[in-house]
Amino acid sequence: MLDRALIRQLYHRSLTEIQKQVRILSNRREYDARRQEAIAFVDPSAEWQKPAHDLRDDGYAFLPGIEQPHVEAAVMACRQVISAREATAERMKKKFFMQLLDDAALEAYPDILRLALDEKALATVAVACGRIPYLQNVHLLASLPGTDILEGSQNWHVDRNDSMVIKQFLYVNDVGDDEGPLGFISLKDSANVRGIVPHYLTDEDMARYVDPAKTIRVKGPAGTRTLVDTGKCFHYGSRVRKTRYALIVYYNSGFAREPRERDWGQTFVRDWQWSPLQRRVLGID
Ligand SMILES: O=C(O)CCC(=O)C(=O)O
Ligand SMILES: [Fe+2]
Repeated sequence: MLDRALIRQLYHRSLTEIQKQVRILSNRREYDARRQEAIAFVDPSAEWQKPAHDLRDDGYAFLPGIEQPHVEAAVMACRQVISAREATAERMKKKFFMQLLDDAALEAYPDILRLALDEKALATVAVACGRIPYLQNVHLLASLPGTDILEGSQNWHVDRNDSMVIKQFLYVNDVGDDEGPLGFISLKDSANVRGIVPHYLTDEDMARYVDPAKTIRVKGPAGTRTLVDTGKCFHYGSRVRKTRYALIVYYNSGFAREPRERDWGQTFVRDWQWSPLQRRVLGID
């Protein structure tokens, strides 16, 4: 089992662990501050306590969907971005997925960032993780039908580049078996994947650790919204037969192995109206 590829991954993984620790140590003050500040959000009567506890204890939580005006607005905005991008989309059908959002689209359709920075979702993440998250990025992903061979994140994996990785998935179209639903297993089941495993695992690999029947496959109408601890819960997605469009909001600690992907304070985002929590999540305070 210890083949060369696995040894390389293991080496890379250990290096990643050290790099994460170094980033934390060299930003100790802010790292600790983000933990302290999360305490301010612990209000046991608040409505997001239930999803926060689900996310903390089980590794996932479902959030209110299309019936919420801000969710509907975000879905509509994503659809407009998609139709504006369709021409480009046609040309790029080589990979199994494609990222459709750029800064111009984020600026033109403010409902997308507003959903990414939905206060209740942020508070849920802050309480579950015990720290104020950082908005690493927002992607509008078109997952495209291709070959039957599974690539990359279509296989089981955990996202390893930060000590904290939480993603909010918002489906922009209805997702059934054909649209490659996100699949994952709970925190407890993920802990059963023991020992040294490769970064990507096949269904057969996973079946040795966890009963496949325990896979939670998120199917649902447009507007279906899920928070998943993708850093700790094994997951896969985009095994599509028909195109799936999903907004994927990526929160992390702000102190991942690599530098922050975005410097939101250097963009138009700086001039919008945000709450103190949202500003912290954007890293502009
Ligand atoms: O395509 C998907 O649904 C999953 C993508 C994924 O692995 C991720 O966003 O971390
Ligand atoms: Fe992932």
